[in-house]
Amino acid sequence: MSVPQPTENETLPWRSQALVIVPTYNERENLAKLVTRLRALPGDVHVLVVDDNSPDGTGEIADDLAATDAGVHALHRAGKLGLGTAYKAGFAFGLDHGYRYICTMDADFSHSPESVPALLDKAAAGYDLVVGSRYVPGGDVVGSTPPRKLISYGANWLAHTILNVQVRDCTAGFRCYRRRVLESIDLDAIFSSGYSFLVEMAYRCQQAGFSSTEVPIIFVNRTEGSSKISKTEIFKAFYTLIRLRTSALPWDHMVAYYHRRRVGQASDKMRG
Ligand SMILES: Nc1nc2c(ncn2[C@@H]2O[C@H](COP(=O)(O)OP(=O)(O)OP(=O)(O)O)[C@@H](O)[C@H]2O)c(=O)[nH]1
Ligand SMILES: [Mg+2]
Repeated sequence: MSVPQPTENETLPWRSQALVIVPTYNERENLAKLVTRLRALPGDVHVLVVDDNSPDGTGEIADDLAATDAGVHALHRAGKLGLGTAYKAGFAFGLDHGYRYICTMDADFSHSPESVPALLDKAAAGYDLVVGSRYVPGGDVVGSTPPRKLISYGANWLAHTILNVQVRDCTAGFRCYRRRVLESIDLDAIFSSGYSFLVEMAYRCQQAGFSSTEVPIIFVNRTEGSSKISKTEIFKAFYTLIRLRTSALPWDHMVAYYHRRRVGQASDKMRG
């Protein structure tokens, strides 16, 4: 007697319920290839490109892709407003459009599109946050330079020791969030606008009691296009760690006081 095989619908509980947010800034060499590979995955995974008016025309490529495929969407912002706020705009879109599993990944093929189903499987199994991780057994980094490795290790080490974040690779942008995470975390309260958004989100998920797990991935350093991470971003990331650790300090009042003083000094100068 033959055993009934599960249908594809049963094997993919996330079918037609998953969105992958791809923030882009000058990724024209990568975007079309990436979207094609994401759309070739089983389970009708949808894609949202959040482009910050890339000077190289990435936004137009996103529009062309969206025009020919109802599973691809493009969101345009006026200028380079940062990775963290790009994620937030993408989350709002994902929630508004009813997706149950909302993933994020880089456009530069550091994250393999073919690893997305592994993240979705874990989320569908009940994990609230799933991270595609370089730093769990089976994960690895290919082609990175020693300074980049040091920054990544340093940021993770600090996040583990200062904030006690449990996720091993908490600077990874390859993630899947269950809808309820994004519904319940106050995204407007997130302080980071850039790369440190990732550490802050991992921290806030943990603080809110959400479960997390990591799926090993091989992170391949970008071969096309150029890096957008700047020294300022690295500095801001370390500042974010300290700010989160010392959130009891009245940071907002201190910043407001500083601004008031500067405005006061400027008007004194004008009067004087
Ligand atoms: N919308 C938007 N996307 C951004 C911004 N900054 C970076 N990105 C995108 O975010 C993703 C991660 O940026 P990367 O430059 O690859 O950062 P990284 O992986 O740390 O650095 P490299 O791989 O060395 O380039 C890429 O898809 C970028 O195009 C931004 O300000 N706005
Ligand atoms: Mg990259």
